[in-house]
Amino acid sequence: SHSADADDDTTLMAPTPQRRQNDSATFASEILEKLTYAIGKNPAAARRHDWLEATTLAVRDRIIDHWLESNQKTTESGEKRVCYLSMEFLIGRLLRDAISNLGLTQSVTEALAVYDVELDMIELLEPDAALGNGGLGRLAACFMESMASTGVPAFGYGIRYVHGFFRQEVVDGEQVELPENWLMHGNPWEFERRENSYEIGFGGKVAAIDEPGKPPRQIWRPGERVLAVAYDTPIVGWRGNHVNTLRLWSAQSLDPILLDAFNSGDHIGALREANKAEAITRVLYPADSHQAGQELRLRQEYFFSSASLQDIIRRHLKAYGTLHNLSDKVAIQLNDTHPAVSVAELMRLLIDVHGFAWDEAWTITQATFSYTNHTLLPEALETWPIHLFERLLPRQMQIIYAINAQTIREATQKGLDGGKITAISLIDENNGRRVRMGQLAFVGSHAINGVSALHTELMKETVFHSLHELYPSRIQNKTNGVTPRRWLMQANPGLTALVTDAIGPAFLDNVEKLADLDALATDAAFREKFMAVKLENKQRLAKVIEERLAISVDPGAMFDIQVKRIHEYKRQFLNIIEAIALYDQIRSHPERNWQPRVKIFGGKAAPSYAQAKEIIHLINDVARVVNADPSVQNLLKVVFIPNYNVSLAEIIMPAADLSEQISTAGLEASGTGNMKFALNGALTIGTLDGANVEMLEHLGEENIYIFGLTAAEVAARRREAHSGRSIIENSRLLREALDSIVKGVFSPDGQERYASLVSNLYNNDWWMIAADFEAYWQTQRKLDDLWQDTPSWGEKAVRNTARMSWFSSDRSIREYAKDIWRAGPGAPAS
Ligand code: AZC
Repeated sequence: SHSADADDDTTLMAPTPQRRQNDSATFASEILEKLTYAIGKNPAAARRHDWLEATTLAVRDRIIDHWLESNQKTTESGEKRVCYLSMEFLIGRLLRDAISNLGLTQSVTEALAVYDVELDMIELLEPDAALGNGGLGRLAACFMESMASTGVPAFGYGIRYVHGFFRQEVVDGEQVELPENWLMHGNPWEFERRENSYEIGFGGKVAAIDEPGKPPRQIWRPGERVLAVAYDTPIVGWRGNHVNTLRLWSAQSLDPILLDAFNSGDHIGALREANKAEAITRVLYPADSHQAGQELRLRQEYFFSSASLQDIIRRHLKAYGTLHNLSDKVAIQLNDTHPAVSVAELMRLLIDVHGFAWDEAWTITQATFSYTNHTLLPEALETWPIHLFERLLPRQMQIIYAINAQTIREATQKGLDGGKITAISLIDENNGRRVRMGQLAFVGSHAINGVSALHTELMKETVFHSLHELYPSRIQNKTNGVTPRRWLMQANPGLTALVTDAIGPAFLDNVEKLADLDALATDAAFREKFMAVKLENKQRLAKVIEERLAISVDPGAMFDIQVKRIHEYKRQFLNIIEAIALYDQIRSHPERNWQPRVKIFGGKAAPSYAQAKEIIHLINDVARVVNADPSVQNLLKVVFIPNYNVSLAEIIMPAADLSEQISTAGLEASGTGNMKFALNGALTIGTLDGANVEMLEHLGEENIYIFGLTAAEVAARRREAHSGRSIIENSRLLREALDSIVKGVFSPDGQERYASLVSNLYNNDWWMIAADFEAYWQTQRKLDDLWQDTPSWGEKAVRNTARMSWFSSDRSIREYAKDIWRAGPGAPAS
């Protein structure tokens, strides 16, 4: 009784997908049909949301045709599949992406026009799927799109959070967090797959079973169980050639209601179990770059890891009847350590459930897993207290001890000494005994990668120093990338049209062709058109700023933008201090040739991160004072755009003249916003950090503005117990800027507000803000000079777009496919 579904495991032929016509008349009638029969309205009664839903459903039908085909092809060919396990997928909206990748933009636009509906208007009603925090989650979304576009058969596995990343408002200059509710109007992209549900256990006991004639076994009898239910979203690649599945798990109770309790009058208690189960997938933790640490977080991690592995195993057994060849058919990528418990869970499933001996289970596990590290920040490295781990996952804890013993044996045999053994150990003995998830992910994987060349080298030198010595061939680099479909073609249709006109459409399929633009960088007519597109994009952003904040900014001014999570290491503080110094200088020396700038900020602070919230407050305080001061006229404006998210990024990236990538060197693993800005023709001011280093190599040093201490210099100063005091005392600009903050120039209602933020610079300057200030200031002034020289600025802007193609996530994915997964087009037959 198998009809073809969009899962892969059907062995029957899918019905030949309908080859629908893609003209606007066909679309117009299909949209009308959806409106009538799926939504139950006629055009006269339809609201804009109804049109959005009808359009989405009509477009979705096209995707389903390709989806069924893709799955059937992969199943029949027995190709290896990639399973990308990620706690976060920061997707944003999907309608424009789908329409554009299917080449339907014109037909759909015209079809809707028949009903007097504008696609540009209704697409804004689609909620932003914000199932992630920042770079790590957005990378997973770019990778999903690129795997579909490059034809790598893949499943994304994650969590279907009911509430995604919080909505940020700014009230009296301060961040306020509000719940996000993306599922409020339902989600037309997803398919609930009740048939793909798995039981996930927690707690309970492990029993040893000794049956005569059989080796002794361990059996886990969990104390609680919840159900993981799959929700699938198709992810369509460029030109619709391949469609993959994003499978997100939702937690449900096995007993939706305790009827006995209900009937005896305990109406709340009757729902307690259901509430507890559903809590697992209720909200995304908003902590970026520091570990959450609560029990619910560990439950989330295990929940989605176990569900994904059970699903992978079920599919594999159905196709092959054995798990011996699992690693030939499946590559599982662990996106950071959030799914690292998978290493222990796969061992448990292989040994306890499927009867494998330890050694073979271990071979399969290592051959199947690989792990990506996204940060070296110590506060972000996940560790779990042993007692918590043991209580929640007793059998997995036993397995971790056994893996640890085996690893330490190996290290000892290779002659590693005590200190190195301590560093390798999966158990941290120094902080009240904790399980180290990074070590677990590392030893359970055949490949470990960093996300930029610099970050990968630092991984070898720092967190994984001893593990790297033990397994010297395991760490490799895979520099991040961004999808050019969303971040150039969809976000910047003006530039896409101009480039198509100038060098032809080949770059749409092969982004490396963008290099042909390089020759046009010295062509004055082309440059002018390029900058005219930039101006239009700036006008679009200026309109958003005017509408949301009632601040009017001049699109002719330099748009100097820093958008990303707010974190001390990303140094929004350095940027705003520079703005203050500039404000002082403009007022003291009005006769100088200042260039008009709009400093734009956006980004969310983790709700519990006090310093980050103070920085947001300071930016807003400075904005209020500067923007109201007639003495700076239009030379300086400061803007904080609330609720930075994927959809806003699509407006912001194309509108930047200058991109701020100014992290303390050695701390930004890669960055991906840096790539989006430069691809859209912004110049970068940045440190030698993360992927900035490789951008410098590709762009050439005349096309990027690098300043400040290197990673090695930062590390050296930190060893020397550097402080900012003498630097500040010797820099009049910096001292005066800090004095004005402390004196309450920007916070007349709260004199003490920023005292500790500033005194940290004097006493310690951990993030090298004082140390890098002067170099940053000088580089900004060079950019002022360049801004006056319109042809030179334009030439560099064009060269940025022309030379960024290597930073496409298609390139990243091809490298993972070849070096780590051995999957995808061109992979050896398995
Ligand atoms: C980020 C890194 O901070 C950023 O530099 C990188 O570009 C991105 O991952 C993608 O690799 N890290 C995170 O978002 N979060 C954590 C926990 O590292």
